[in-house]
Amino acid sequence: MSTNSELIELLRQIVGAAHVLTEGDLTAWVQDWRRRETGKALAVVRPGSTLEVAAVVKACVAARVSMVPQGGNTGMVVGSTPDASGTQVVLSLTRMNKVRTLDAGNLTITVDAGCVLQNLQEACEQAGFLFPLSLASEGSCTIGGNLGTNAGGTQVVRYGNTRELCLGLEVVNAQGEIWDGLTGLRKDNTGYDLRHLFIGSEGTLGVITGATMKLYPLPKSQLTAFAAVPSLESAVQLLGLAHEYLGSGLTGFELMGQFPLSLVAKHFPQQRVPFWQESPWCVVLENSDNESEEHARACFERLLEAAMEAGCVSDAVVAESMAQAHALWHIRESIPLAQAEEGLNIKHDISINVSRIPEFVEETNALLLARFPGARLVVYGHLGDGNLHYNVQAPENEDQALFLNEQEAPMNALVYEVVDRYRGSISAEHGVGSLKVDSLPKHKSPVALGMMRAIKQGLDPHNLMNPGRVLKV
Ligand code: FAD
Ligand code: 2HG
Ligand code: ZN
Repeated sequence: MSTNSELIELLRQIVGAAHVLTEGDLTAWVQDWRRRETGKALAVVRPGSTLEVAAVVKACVAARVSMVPQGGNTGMVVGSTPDASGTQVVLSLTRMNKVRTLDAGNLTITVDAGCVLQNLQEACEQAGFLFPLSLASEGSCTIGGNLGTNAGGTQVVRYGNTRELCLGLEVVNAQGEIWDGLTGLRKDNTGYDLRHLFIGSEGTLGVITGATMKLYPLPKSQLTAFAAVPSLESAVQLLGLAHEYLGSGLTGFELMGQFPLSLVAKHFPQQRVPFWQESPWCVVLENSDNESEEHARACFERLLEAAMEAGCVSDAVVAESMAQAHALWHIRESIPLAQAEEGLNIKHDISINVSRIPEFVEETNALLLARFPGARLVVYGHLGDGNLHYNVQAPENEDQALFLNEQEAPMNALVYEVVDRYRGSISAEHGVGSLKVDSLPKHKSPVALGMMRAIKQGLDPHNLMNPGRVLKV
């Protein structure tokens, strides 16, 4: 077994000295996006190829040094940064950022895991295809991180989570072996589907180094509407109508409460936020049409007329141009940033069956405000797929750090108890990381946890892949 300095020397030989960082300002790699934790790394290693990743993993395993795979470091649950021990290697994939091949006939693209999501979207668009995964962090997050977390985002109602968009993976396992599972097959029943094990495993089973993803035809027309809805029940009713009138054209359905919209208006005054002053809830809807803009507009108009007649929309605007559509989407996408500007906050990334969301919110609001008077509820999210960001901002003028310190655990317990009663999930799309690792056993069946532990022990017997995340073993 080598000493730390021998390991660092070996890592320098593998990836080149310039790509092993041990000193200077490493904040970008050791602090999470929400600034919840700042860790310490033995080294940040930036391999440039799958072979280099494999050699790095082998060297770390031989030295019994644990590794934290990292992409864009935009994760929400403190899963991609090292702990405070100074003994972990951050394995950053961002140098591996190439598009490998695009197979137009097979409707697939194969890319390096460190490819930034927006670059992947743009490469597809330039080739005349749509890659539909869409998150506000797309300018920095990587496809490896999206797969590692099974990211959701704003198009899940039509295209599913990242998992549904992936056909094949290349992985360096916890022994440093390369598994080439980069097929573009849509059918392959040759035993356990390893791809699905690695997707959503948050770097705890191996390092994703490449992926084959599905492509779709570019829609002929995309229209965006911003609607004021009088209640959550109305929002759910509108979703039903949108499914009925738009069918598979419905590609986005996002909910925003009045308070989160007020935060956007407050912190980004250059953005014009419609309806927020007079409506308790607003919705952004998107219609992607494969016929024509006229057809898209006619469908949208019929939907909005029916919704107004049913009383579930009180007012609405339909974007007249792409610039207007981007501006409307930008309002929704700015909510996490506006929340960060407002100060520290508690996030609950939960999912509930869509039909029960109004009841859930009413019940949880009442319980939470009775116990934590003054707490400011920031409720918004991907209503189309049942995923709410049921977030909480500290009361105004209160010491935010103290609030977080003292109230986060009891508040999580309260919210998650209701989520359990509704048979929901305590992590819909952000994952578990280290923030929810202690909560998970209280909300997942012991049988499921036992099987997860067996998989972890089988694939990573020395517990060197992102230890302490997802599961404590
Ligand atoms: P990182 O943060 O670097 O890593 C995330 C996890 O994946 C870690 O556990 C890490 O170890 C693991 N990992 C990273 N790369 C690899 C790899 N190559 N192999 C194996 N494991 C790996 N998330 C959503 O789901 N939906 C949203 O709508 C959404 N919106 C966001 C908006 C903003 C403004 C921000 C800041 C974040 C948002 N996120 C959202 C969270 C985040 O962007 C996603 O979780 C994203 O998928 C993380 O990608 P990343 O490359 O930044 O991964
Ligand atoms: C979003 O949907 C992201 O905007 C972030 O998932 C959610 O900040 C959050 O809670
Ligand atoms: Zn989200």
